[in-house]
Amino acid sequence: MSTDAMRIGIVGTGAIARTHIERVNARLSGGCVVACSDPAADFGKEVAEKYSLRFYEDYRDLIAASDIDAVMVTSANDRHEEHVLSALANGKPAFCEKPLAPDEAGCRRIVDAEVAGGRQLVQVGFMRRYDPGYMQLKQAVRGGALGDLLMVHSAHRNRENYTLAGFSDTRMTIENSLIHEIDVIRWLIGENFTSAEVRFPRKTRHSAEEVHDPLILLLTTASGVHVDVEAFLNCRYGYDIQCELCFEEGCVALPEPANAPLRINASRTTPICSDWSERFTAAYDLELQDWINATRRSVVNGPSAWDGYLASRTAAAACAAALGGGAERIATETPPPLYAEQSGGGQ
Ligand code: ISE
Repeated sequence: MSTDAMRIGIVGTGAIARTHIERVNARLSGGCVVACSDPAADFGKEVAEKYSLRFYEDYRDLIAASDIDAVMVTSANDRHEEHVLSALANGKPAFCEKPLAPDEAGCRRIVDAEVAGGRQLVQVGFMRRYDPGYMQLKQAVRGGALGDLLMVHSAHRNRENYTLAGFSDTRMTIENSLIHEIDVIRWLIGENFTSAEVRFPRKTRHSAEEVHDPLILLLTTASGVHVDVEAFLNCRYGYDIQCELCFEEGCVALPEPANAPLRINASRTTPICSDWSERFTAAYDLELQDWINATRRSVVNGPSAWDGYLASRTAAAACAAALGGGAERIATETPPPLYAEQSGGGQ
């Protein structure tokens, strides 16, 4: 670690935390994870030992420590709010994995606390904004040569079912997986969503009983853009993310990851990623390097708490639509002045 590296404390030591520790400490520059905390103390201590970190039994002591400059929150979704609020109370910058909080009200409390402090300190882990493929889509939107945007078609396919503590139904699909599409599509098209609706195709036999998989989320914007997002969390064949933007003069689609074609058994195949950590490796690297660089300059450059809040508002409307069966309107809300000038991450 260089002597002036930003000293990071990480709260929550699960799978994503470990990959973040490895990338920050081994591949990125300007920051170093030096301490961790986890409510599962035995497990947290093993992680601390593996990566030579200090372990704190109480996350509040870690966040308040005078030799911790910034905090990464990689705890369970339902603890994010508490951990981010603690960072804000200590005036420390915080990178929080998505979702900022599982519910809209929790995200709003974070926004209110940040606004009350008068300074942006929170970045949300919407890493897709840093994916080189999504950045190409953003360039196409910015370029303007394709005319007005009319439609977006996208798909979010996970190989196999997963369950998260605290979720007993389809909300998990929306709040934990589709939250990525909700954020990245809003960022791409530069418009907020005004309505959400959910359709349920025939259910796959591979889905957990309480989760209706697949589902289709339909979103609209004030200018009339229609967005359809397929969520298929038991697609079986791999981890596959697709996105196509259709304009008046042409369409542009997310490039497939450049996996080497394979010739075997009289066939030519191109491997597909098997999970999100493999698919978005470059995005995670760019995202965390940008967070470190920006935090060292005392600014937030990536997705803000306001972005996290807006994403969870749309997710809440989608969950209500999934339960109620109709379309849910999403009222427009003006961002507090603190977020008016934000650039929003990615390129
Ligand atoms: C997971 O939690 C993620 O954040 C991945 O990016 C997403 O694609 C996956 O569906 C979620 O389970």
